[in-house]
Amino acid sequence: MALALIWAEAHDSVIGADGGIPWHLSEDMRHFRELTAGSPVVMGRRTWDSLPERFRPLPGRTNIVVTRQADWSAPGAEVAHSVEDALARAGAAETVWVMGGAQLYAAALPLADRVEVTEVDLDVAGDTRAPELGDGWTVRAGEWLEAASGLRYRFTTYLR
Ligand code: NAP
Ligand code: VY7
Repeated sequence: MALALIWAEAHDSVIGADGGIPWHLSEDMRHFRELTAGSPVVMGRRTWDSLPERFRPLPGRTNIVVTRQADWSAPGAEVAHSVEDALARAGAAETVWVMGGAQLYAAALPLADRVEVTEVDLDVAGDTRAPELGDGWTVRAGEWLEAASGLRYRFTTYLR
């Protein structure tokens, strides 16, 4: 099993603000959906809460939500109480995707062999940041692209 992390970040590693993502980039949502299609996704309880109800659970994927609350449950969510527990629930999947937020990325990064980052060329205030990856990664940065909205972004892959 490969463990992959996936996020989109603006300048200064901002990934979240006020419980949501402080920009709208359909091209990134499509990228996220295509990469995670058919695979289990693991997320922190706050990221589950951040999804609009009509998208919970994310369709076509086993949704595993990590919480410390012994009595937490939600329709369509499989509950786990640690990253290791989440991976055990994911079973024999080829790739398991950790889709946020910052707390889950920090907990899963030591176990990850792949990180897919969408870099968004945007200065925006936030309260949640992506972790620093540190050394030892092979980096493949895509070309800068321009969204229909005018926002510039690129897809960067880190492998180790
Ligand atoms: P989070 O990581 O989504 O969830 C945190 C919660 O997960 C904790 O409160 C706890 O749940 C549970 N948890 C965390 N570590 C745990 C552990 N080791 N064992 C058991 N449970 C654990 O929250 P966050 O860091 O605040 O991130 C949320 C923000 O990130 C939002 O703004 C969201 O929109 C944003 N986000 C951005 C992206 C992006 O790509 N830009 C992607 C995802 C999320 P309980 O409190 O229930 O115990
Ligand atoms: C999370 C949503 C949030 C708000 C509204 C709709 C990268 C992203 C994430 C997480 C972007 C989200 C959605 C988008 C995905 C759709 C369902 C609706 C689907 C991440 N690179 N980008 N994120 N949805 N972890 N990594 O937008 O979701 O996949 O079916």
